[in-house]
Amino acid sequence: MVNAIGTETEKESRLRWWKDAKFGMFVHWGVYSLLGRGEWVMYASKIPVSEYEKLASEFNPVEFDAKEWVDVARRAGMKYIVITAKHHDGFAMYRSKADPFNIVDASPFGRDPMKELADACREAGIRLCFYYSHVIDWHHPHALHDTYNNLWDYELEKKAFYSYWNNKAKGQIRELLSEYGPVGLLWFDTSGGLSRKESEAIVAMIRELQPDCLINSRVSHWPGFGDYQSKGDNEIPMYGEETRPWETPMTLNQSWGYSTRDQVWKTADALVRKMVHIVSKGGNLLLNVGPTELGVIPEKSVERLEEVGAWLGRNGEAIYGTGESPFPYELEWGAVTVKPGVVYLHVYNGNWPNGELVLNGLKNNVRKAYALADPERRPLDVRQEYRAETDHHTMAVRVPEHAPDDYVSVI
Ligand code: FHN
Repeated sequence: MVNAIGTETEKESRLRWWKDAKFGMFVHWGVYSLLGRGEWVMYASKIPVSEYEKLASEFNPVEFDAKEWVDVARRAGMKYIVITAKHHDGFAMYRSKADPFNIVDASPFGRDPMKELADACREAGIRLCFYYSHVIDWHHPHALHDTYNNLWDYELEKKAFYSYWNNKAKGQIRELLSEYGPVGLLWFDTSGGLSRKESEAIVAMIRELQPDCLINSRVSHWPGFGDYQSKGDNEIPMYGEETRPWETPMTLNQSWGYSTRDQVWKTADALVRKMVHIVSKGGNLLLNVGPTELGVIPEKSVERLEEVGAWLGRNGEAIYGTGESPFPYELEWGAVTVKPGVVYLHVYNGNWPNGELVLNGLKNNVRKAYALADPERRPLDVRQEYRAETDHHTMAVRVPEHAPDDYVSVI
């Protein structure tokens, strides 16, 4: 996207890597992983702060291996990792001087996993990003404690909140942007009615510390904040609904944080289809894993991600760096992504209606068509018809003998 003078605006160039990346790993990992009931267990089970603090002293994820995590992301075709540096429970997963309730000072682990992850990401060329719960903090007496109300519902708008906000929240955001090298983005969650003034202040601080660090829209409920929009959890908007860059944060099963209760997992086919759908509408997919109390990504999560990675190994050309479909409506057989001079037709589950695939409304004459999954790229039979009244082409691609397992690319 370029503006009238032919150059990308500052915001567009900041977003460039993220828009091309399309696919990232979300990681919900914290002391709550010990209980295996998701990241809201402290709130849902009404665990008093004094009891929850004792959990920290049992948290010792000795099997955590940052390089293994990064390799899982790489094999999945993920280009960035967004990890919970501090979730609503207030426990920082890194060495924080702003609050001793953190993995280095309050648990027997004694290591800084964010530091290890930063090193592994840098080595692998994957961007490290941090999730930060900036307004909700169940451990701090003066932060907001639930998502069902807002700061203005409480006295929290008064001095008390600012003791949390200026010391812990701003202090930890500063630490995350100062101690771990370049940060791809900060993923804020549940802004709880943060004032416009403080929303502006936090953005200004981030821009000053790391001008290239992206900020998601959940930094503030006020309109226009953030470099891109985080849609609702697992939400995929309709075609053409979005006016700015967006992403879908998505679970692999029902929970974000590790849960032993999750039985229903999205299939690899469903995940690929959702990713294609999201990218064809111009969005990114941020797909979540919930590592265990020992610091291991669950085997089933790894399996799913490897299947998605295998599909991307064959068809990544039609995902990474593509633009959204020029046909802003649902197609019965699949979805479309584009690059200059190329239209990628994503055919879901070999769903070739009546033995051929028809696409109306193409602006150009099609020179050739082949299946990305076909290593020999054997040309497919294409019928075309030019319609003078609309100055558009209709193109029909015949079903090949070897029906491609995923794809047709039309040039
Ligand atoms: O309350 C959080 C939840 O635990 C999780 O982190 C999700 C991820 O998008 N965000 C909030 C609910 O939307």
